[in-house]
Amino acid sequence: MDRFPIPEDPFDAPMRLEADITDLECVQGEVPAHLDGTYYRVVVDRHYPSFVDNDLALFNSDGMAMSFTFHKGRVDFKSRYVRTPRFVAEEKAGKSLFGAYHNALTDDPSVAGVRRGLANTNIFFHGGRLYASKEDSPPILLDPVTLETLGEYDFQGALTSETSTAHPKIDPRTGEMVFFGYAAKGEATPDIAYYEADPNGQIIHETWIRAPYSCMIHDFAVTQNYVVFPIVPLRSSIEWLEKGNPQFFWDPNEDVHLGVLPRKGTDKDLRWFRGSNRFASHIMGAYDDGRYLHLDSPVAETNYFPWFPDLSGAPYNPDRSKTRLTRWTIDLSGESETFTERRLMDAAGEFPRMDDRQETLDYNWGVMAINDHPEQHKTGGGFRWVGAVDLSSGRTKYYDPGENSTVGEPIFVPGNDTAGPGAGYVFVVVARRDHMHSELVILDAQHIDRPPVATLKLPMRLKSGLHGNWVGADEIAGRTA
Ligand code: V55
Ligand code: FE
Repeated sequence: MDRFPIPEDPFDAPMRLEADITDLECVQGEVPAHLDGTYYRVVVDRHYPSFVDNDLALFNSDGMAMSFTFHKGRVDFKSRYVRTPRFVAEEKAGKSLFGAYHNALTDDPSVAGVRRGLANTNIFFHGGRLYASKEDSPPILLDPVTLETLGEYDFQGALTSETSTAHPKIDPRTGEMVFFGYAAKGEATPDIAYYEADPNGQIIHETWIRAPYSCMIHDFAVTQNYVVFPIVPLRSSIEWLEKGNPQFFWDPNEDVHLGVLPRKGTDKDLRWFRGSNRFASHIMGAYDDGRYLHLDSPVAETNYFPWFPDLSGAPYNPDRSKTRLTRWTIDLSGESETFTERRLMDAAGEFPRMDDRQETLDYNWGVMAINDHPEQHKTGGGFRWVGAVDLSSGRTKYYDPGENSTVGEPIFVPGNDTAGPGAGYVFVVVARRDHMHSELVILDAQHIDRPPVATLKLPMRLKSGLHGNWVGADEIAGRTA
């Protein structure tokens, strides 16, 4: 099968830079002096060039952890590679030893059995530990101050899955971390391991379920009473891999299945709800009122990832693959085995986030990176705006970074400890593509259409990132690892 050509973008060439910069330059506005904490973020950044033709560099590159530390109006920057077992083995050899994304059959024989994880997708803090994670492996712990790698973490032996999601959810009421691993018994297996960890990070609940088919389960939804596993037909199989294909393929004939499990439930409590063929990946938020369970996600009519081929041979469809924020609602009281769908935003975008203090709860404010604006047009691909939506009215405000600029994942940072839901800031890293440098832009979360609160200029470009999170200084001070 022909591979989708992955374009090379000079802005996203590997940086291979482990930097320490004190006092980033504030080129506009003023950094709120009371902000005390760190914005952690991770990007994909290849240490050695791949030996795979047309490799999927965006997913199959080393994790580079970054931190922006705020204290009394001053901001320091740091970046460090995550020293995964894979990174260490390759550094010793001075070259790449691992082959194609998710395909150990293509690795150098010298690394057989070495974990393939890259810790390149998310960086999050729970129970006093800073985790860097990718969904195909257990997480890696980092020192929250120096970003030094502390090592792979298996929850003191309690992680029985081969894998662990990059998108755990932290319940703000209980402090529990709710997470899972898919392909939990190995590549392309339909097994899902579900865990809840107590506020100290100790696993206190585990159950195993099976998906109707094996697929990428990049994210999931957690409410006060339930967890939902979205099974979307970005499928995988061992036979497909053995043919030398990319890990996942799009099946245009397969339904979406939502697996609903009560929190701390077991496989016997699992219920499945079906919907039409759709693409969905990240969850903005989810909540339930006992009867109805709502989950919000940017949903497309078909496959969003051009590099994973369509099983029917159909070419990538840029229109039908646009992801628009959509609410899926499940009625848990009835006999229905389906769910309903309602569009929440006109703009198309991805990287949905909310005020994480509302995780699992009813919420009204969300933010996304936008690539298709309902009224404006820009040339050039990628995310060209940030959109913040009020879900009670559907009204969306936009931040426009200007020409030849793209944005990464916008995150929410609370204004202070007592600020109401959605009151605070949006942090977003902006790529100034004409000038080959990046900026960290701080917006007022309720007024992202107004001039930024502050703009911090980096003296170099930062590669497009995946995910990140704000962690308060008090939490970091309570570190246990
Ligand atoms: C994503 C990113 C990954 C991955 C799987 O949707 C999915 C994003 C950076 O790696 O392995
Ligand atoms: Fe993600």
